[in-house]
Amino acid sequence: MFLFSSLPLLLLSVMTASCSETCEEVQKTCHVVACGSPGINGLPGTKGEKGEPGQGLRGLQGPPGKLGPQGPPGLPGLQGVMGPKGDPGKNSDYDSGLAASERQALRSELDRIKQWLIFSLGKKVGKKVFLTNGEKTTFGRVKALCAQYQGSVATPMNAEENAAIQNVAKGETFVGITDEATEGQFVDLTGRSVTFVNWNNGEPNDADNSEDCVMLLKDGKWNDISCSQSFVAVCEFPA
Ligand SMILES: [Ca+2]
Ligand SMILES: [Ca+2]
Repeated sequence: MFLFSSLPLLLLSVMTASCSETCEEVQKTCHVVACGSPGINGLPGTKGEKGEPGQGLRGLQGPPGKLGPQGPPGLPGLQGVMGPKGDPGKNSDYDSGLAASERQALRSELDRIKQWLIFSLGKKVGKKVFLTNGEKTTFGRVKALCAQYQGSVATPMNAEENAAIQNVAKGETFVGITDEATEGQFVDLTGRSVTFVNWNNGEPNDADNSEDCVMLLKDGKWNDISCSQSFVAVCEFPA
């Protein structure tokens, strides 16, 4: 009974022991020698992703580019803080008696020269001095000439000034009066209407519709005349 029931187990043990030795030999042999025929090469794989930038040497820096156009001016800056109070100034009049006396001498010398100038060349009436350089020129040039010397075109405000201009000019001369702005309305060069007039008979007549300046005739009477004509330049200066 015992032998009958144990026989299958005994057979299984014998088969297992026999098979394990044989299979190990087969496995050992297959690790060293190829057991099958070589396979066929596989298909190429898909392209990989782009790699990171390389770490090669960088090129040399190029020369600076052209200067760009000038930009718009900037906004004005903030007002600076007030500086410290300065030292008291020095009055040259009090620095020395010599400087003050020199200043007085210079002032006196200038006054004498002015008197000689008026005596020889001009006329002084009230607070005006009339002078001429004898040049005969157009009204526009007379204006520019007088302005160049910080004066203005001689403009008679009364009979005495009219006579002084006549005397200085020693001929026909322009006066600083026009009706260029409004025909028939004569004003001085500051735009004020004239209150003193000395028109010759029949004047102003605006002959040929082209007479907008005023000239002093040799006898001191006035005539309206073209500004492009040329007469003696007489200027007036503060006395
Ligand atoms: Ca006129
Ligand atoms: Ca006229």
